[in-house]
Amino acid sequence: GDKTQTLPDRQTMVHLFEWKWTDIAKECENFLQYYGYGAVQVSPPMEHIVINQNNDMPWWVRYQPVSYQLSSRSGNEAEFTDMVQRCNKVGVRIIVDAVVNHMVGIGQKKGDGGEGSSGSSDFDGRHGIESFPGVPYTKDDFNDFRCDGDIQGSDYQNSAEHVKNCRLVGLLDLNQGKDNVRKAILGYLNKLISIGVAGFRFDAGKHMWPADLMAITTGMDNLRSDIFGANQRPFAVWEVIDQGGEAVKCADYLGLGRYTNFNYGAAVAQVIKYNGDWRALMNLGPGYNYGNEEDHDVLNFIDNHDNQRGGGVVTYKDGENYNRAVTFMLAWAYGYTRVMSSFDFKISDQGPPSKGPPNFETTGPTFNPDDTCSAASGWVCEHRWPKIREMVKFRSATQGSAVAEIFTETQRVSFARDGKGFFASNMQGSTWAKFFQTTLPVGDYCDHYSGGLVNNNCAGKKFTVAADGTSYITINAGDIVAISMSSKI
Ligand code: LAG
Ligand code: CA
Repeated sequence: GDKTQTLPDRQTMVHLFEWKWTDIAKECENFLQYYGYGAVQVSPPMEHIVINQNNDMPWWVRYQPVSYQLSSRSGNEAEFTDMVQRCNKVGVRIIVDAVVNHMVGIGQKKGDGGEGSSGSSDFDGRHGIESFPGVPYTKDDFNDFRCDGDIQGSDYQNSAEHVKNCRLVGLLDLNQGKDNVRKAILGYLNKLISIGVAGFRFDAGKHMWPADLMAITTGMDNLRSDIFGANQRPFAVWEVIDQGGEAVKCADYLGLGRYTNFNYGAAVAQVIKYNGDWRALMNLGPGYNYGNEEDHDVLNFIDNHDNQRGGGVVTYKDGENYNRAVTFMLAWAYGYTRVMSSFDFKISDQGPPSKGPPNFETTGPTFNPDDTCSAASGWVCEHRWPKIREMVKFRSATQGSAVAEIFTETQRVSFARDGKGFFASNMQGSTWAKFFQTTLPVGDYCDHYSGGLVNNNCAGKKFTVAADGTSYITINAGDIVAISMSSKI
């Protein structure tokens, strides 16, 4: 379904990429609940291949399933269950990254060349053998009979058949049209639902047939009624990259939940990274460029774990521009928003911070006195950056209120979230100062962007709103101001 299944005023998801279950449980309790984060997208929890590549274990081993047992680099089943319970208890939902399009890359076999599995299951992915006893899957469960080769670059324009039935970068492609494959996938999803997860990010959604996906997901159990209430359906977001001109379209997935709107981060990058016109962002919503569907159809984000590694989008490596991009997204009323939270990487394949060989046990984040993550721990934790975490509060406070009072000049935009918040961005080279209509009730408000409300006082700037909703606001060159009901003194 497209319903987020978060608490009503917590409409931001954070992707805690490669975090361990024990660390996520603590993060829900110690941090996320206080800033209005509603859900965590976690790395794939199933058993996966393990590889030693130049004395590191790449992050992408998580996208090569060996079985659906809950034993991964992030932790075991007991730790996963404990995390789900503890996060739910403080009102933070868990969204599982479900990798069900494929298994390991062709040609790999447990025990060969140092390849192993994160649990105890055996596997043999050699061509024509294709055996995964931990599920179990046999060679007849794969699409080799339809397409015995890799997806080619030109297939993306020309052939939905190839995109869905051939191998994605050599990954053994499952046939979701088969009954036993559907049952195995469904068993995995229902097990996670019984533990208490709220839904799924379906990996490689583009590479599976919507009709098969419909058959599988209609079989999902309702969410646990003791946590979510009666008759609630699992949230689903489908990983579909469709930026126009492709054989597979995001619109093909609309009946199945939401899709990952890559056009959103691209549009924001166009303005913020490549010096486009900020006024263009005032149209970002349904119908803006190709692929921007209705509010309830989209999961919007600035970057994800794939395109932060070279997708021309704004990422943590862009510093203040990243603050601006995420801040705009969280202020603007469109879609369900996801904040990326990364570990620092120098090369694309680099795995998360770890103790190194032979087990590459992940080492968790440590924290600075200002609640950001220590750079020395290797974790970037964009979700804890002061400006970003404050804007999550803004989004919580403005949930459900429409954009109003749009006022723009070249590279200057301002808008209200009717009755609940006000945002202004000044990317001109000179100060912007004037009376703005904020739509807010009379009172004093702290600017989220420069520090927010701390112990009933402003850590940064303070603005006074008059009885008629107006406020004289000064925005420095290159700065942003955001005030909301959650930053009212
Ligand atoms: C996704 N979304 O649809 C993930 O977001 C993306 O991160 C996954 O690719 C992809 N689909 C498949 O789940 C990642 C890496 C790939 C990696 C793959 C499997 O971006 O680079 O491929 O996970 O681990 C790796 C090697 C390839 C090799 C392949 C098979 O990089 O060279 O051909 O494994 O052995
Ligand atoms: Ca496929």
